[in-house]
Amino acid sequence: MSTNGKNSEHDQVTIGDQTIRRGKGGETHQTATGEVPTLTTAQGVPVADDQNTLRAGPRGPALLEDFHFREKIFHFDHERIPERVVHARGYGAHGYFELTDSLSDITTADVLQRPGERVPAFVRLSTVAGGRGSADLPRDIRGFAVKLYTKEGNWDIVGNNAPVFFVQDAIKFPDFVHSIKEEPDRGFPQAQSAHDNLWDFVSLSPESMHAIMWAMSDRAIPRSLRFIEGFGVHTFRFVNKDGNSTYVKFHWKPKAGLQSVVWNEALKINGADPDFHRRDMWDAINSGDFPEWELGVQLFDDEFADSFDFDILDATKLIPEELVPVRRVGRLVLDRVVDNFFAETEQVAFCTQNVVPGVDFTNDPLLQGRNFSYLDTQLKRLGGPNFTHIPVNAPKCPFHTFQQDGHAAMHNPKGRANYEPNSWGPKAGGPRENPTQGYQSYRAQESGETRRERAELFADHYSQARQFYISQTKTEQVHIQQAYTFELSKVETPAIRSRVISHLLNIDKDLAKSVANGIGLAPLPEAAPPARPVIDNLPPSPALSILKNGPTTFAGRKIGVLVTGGTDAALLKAVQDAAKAEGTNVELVGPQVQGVTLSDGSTIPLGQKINGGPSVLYDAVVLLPSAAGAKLLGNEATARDFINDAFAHAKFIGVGPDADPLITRAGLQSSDRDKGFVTIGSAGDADGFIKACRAVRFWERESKVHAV
Ligand code: HDD
Repeated sequence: MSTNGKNSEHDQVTIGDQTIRRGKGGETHQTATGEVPTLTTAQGVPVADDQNTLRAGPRGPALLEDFHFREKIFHFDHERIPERVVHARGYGAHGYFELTDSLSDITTADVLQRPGERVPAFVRLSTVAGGRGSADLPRDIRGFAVKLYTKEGNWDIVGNNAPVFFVQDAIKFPDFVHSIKEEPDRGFPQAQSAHDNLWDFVSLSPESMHAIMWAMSDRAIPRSLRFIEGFGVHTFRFVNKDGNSTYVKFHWKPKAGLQSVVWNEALKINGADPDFHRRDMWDAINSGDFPEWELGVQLFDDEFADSFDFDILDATKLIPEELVPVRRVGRLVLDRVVDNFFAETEQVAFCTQNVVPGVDFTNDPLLQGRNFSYLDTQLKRLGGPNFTHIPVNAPKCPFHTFQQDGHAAMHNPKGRANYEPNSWGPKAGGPRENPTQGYQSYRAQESGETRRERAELFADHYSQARQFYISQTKTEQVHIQQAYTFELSKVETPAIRSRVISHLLNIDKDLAKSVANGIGLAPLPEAAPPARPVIDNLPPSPALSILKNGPTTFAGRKIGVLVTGGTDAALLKAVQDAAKAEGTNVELVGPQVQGVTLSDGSTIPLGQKINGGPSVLYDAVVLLPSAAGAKLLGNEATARDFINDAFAHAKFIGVGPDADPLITRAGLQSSDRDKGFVTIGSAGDADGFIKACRAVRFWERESKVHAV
């Protein structure tokens, strides 16, 4: 942008190909692209000059009467609101929920009655520990918060991508969160679990052992937010028209299958594109590839609850799907990005207590604490009690309350009545309670002494952590071993490392030994004395593994194709066509983003210059340089990294006819050429390459390159 800098009657501002002439009054100006509205102050006063403060003479002091400047800076000074104390970094999108299977016999929830009916939804997916500006791929649990705007009010399912939590009682939540966040004396590390305070806390809190196992698994480094599962975690209740209760656990199953990256890849993605996950969501939704999940419910009764090995009120336990199947009853589709990030994603306020008639709570002590915390935190974060007046938080069904006033009140009651009962009659008197339609709490019988005590079965901290571990494939188990080893290698205090191993010994001896070996701890410490005997014969639950629940196609994934001047145009087209047929995205990476000229003389623009498009940004890569291009790229460290990383991260590598010298220059031997390298010698090979990619990674390679 350039301006002529003078405060004349008709200053000109040039932005791109537009020239905007600024007149004295508030009139609209003609520009190269047509009519634009006149800039105004927040009071609606037209602004004549937005480039210069009002001064006494061109070199004189600024004048206090410049209300436009004062208002503009005042507003800017107040742009930030407190970030969420946890889950500060998140990404939201709009969509809808459609019921596919009625639950009318089990719950009166209006949204779960009529298959085929849709309600609007807003979803925010987040990391937990990092600040608002942190990167998208720390090793961390992801938040999965869903707001359904039903005809009987807003229903929030505020879950995570792990079905278990780190603590059992909400009174421990601040301690857990403090321990994982930056250490208070030094203000770092940001968005990292790999530090003393976290491992000190969890090793002193055996109840966290199961959730930590999830956090050390590949679940904590998802490839895309579109490829994560969501869980409501707690046991909730459904209540039907007869007032009968059924216990329920909520699941969101991604249509695109589960997929994660490897740790070394995550580290590099954070540098190459800290917005990797939000960009992926943005791109997917804007290209019409709408992220989708099925809503699943595990339904069970008291009889099951009494027979289960664990307490269904304990949020550190899950119910294996093999024991209580997940019934799929609806679909959640995200089909619209926000208009404004702050207005919607930042200001959306979820609350576990936002339930609708037919949905109720249980006595899970974590859930009950959450029910207090969310309303409270919104008051602080959004500055007053009227945050439900913000459009993203307001119900989309009719609503009538007698609440009034407070900061930024938008919906004060109309008319004379702002209290109830009143005698102003049905019209003027305002809304009335409705005993038949209104929310009825489940009539639970409660009794017991006032105590600070947890129920007996809550004391089993290891059995399900063990079950999770033995449910993983060998590849995933090695990743877990490596994750613990990495994290404990960042812990500075030997006693804390040793204490963690003492817990792992109760979970799986090989896991404990491998981690101890990885950090160089010998001899092994004594196992921590378990509060209850470990149940070591729980069967593996295949539903807990990512690799057993991966995608069946390569749709929604992204291939990076390395091209140079002279790249074979027909081969490139074949790769692009095969990818398109699969629903796979392709990004071209090469020496200059402006474009390269292909073998047929056509020039195509690229998506990334090689140093900005490392292979960690892609699910698979194709090497299609020309012979001359391969020679030139061989001199580029970033091109060699492109290949080396794809190899180390067990990716499929499509090899064009002239790529061999480049691969050799990158340091790979012919003995390294495993079946993950797929030759693309002619156009007919492109389909085969895409088919190979459906396995997502060539995991057999990992044992050779060592898991990273
Ligand atoms: Fe929480 C935010 C999920 C336990 C207190 N939580 C928050 C968000 C998610 C979760 C997804 C972000 C919502 C958004 O995108 O705006 N939290 C969970 C899950 C938990 C859990 C799945 C355990 C099962 N949380 C939990 C406890 C407490 C809180 C035990 C307090 C007693 N959580 C909060 C909070 C936050 C929050 C402080 C911060 C910002 C917000 O609420 O709106 O109130």
